[in-house]
Amino acid sequence: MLRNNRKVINSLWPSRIPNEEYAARRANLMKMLKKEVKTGEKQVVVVMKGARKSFIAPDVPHAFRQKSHFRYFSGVTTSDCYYLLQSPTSTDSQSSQILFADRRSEYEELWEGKLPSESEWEETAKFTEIVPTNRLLQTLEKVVDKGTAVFFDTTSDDFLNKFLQNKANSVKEVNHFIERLRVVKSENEIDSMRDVCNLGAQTMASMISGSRNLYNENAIFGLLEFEGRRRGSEMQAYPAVIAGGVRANTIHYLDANNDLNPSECVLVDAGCDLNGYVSDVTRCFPISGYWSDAQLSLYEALLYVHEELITYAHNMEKVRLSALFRRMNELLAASFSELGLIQTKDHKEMIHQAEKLCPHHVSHYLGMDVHDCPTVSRDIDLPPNVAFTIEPGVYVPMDWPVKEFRGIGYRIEDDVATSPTGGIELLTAAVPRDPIEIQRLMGTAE
Ligand SMILES: [Mn+2]
Repeated sequence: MLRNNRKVINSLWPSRIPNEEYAARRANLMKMLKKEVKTGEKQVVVVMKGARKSFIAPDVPHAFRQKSHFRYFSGVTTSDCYYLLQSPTSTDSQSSQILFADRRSEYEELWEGKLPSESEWEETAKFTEIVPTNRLLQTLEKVVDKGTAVFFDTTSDDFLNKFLQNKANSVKEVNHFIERLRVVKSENEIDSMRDVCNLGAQTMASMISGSRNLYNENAIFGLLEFEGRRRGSEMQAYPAVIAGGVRANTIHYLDANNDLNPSECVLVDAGCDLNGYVSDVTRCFPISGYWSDAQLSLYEALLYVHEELITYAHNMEKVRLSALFRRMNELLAASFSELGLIQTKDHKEMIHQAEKLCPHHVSHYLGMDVHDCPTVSRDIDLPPNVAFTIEPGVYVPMDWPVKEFRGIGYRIEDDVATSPTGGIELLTAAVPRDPIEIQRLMGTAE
């Protein structure tokens, strides 16, 4: 039976973000930054630098992705742009919001095609002005003075950072203010997360269903890319981890070029990128479609922890990732003790061994970037509409005292969001994690 028929599927997922939202986000940022102004500072200026096009070799560009901070406030996905936000200097003046972007020459258009028109840029983000990038410094000269509090990603451009420091009263790091806004999603952003996580989950499920007896990690990568892109994914959200057998114990194994032994399980950690938002899913499956006893019992022990964590997060009065992390270590210790993977009776030592078997956190925030908003603490009560992962793992070293499970590495990762009605919403429900369901996808179970 042809399991993976090439039927036409819906690959249209339009952006959920209405144009007004970009201007509203900038207004929110400005409101937040005005509270940071000190006496003597008469105005706030934010300078943002977008991602630059970069090259592998002369005339060979890397795949381009706009910086998420830049896109969040502008919707602009063109490379090599800047923008400037200036708070109103008096009660009757407007706040100016200038996009610095270059048009393409006729010759460049011949090779690279057209950029959005200026009216499209204006329409998307309600900029008050669009000017060529070679007027950036001259504009900053006029706008920034000793009465100005400048906010800037100080690591994004040394030259610009020094220039601003000379002109302004102070240059403050802007990233953590932006991340405080970005970590809590609007309803439209939650819809964007639902889209991309559904897309990512569908992609993972189809990849699993077509992977039985593939002979190389790279072949799985191709199938993953195919299943994602034909559904509308724009690119991989991050370099996928596709690790057969013991290679799964290298948490950031990115080679994806080794042969697969028919007795091995494969760990695949991959995400889709859609309209500027990303998913992040991990599943493990036996490449033959059949689990060995040791593979299955360890998988079930980890799955138990995963299910318990989802229930625990759903029932928490206020979700807090640090509490979820502590809970994961308790559950791993209990579950692996029952399995016989951890053999001590001492509770403290059990937790210590659980931490050895799973050396990473249970979660990170998720959104426009895979490790979204890294400056936001994981030790805070989360409001509604925060997206994050739940990803317990187990990586049994080759010298672990219990022989049976040596060299097996698993992680089970789903994406969720805190819900305004309480609890969490599972965003990646379209890919099963039950071992029999996985076999059903692969055509090796009834
Ligand atoms: Mn993750």
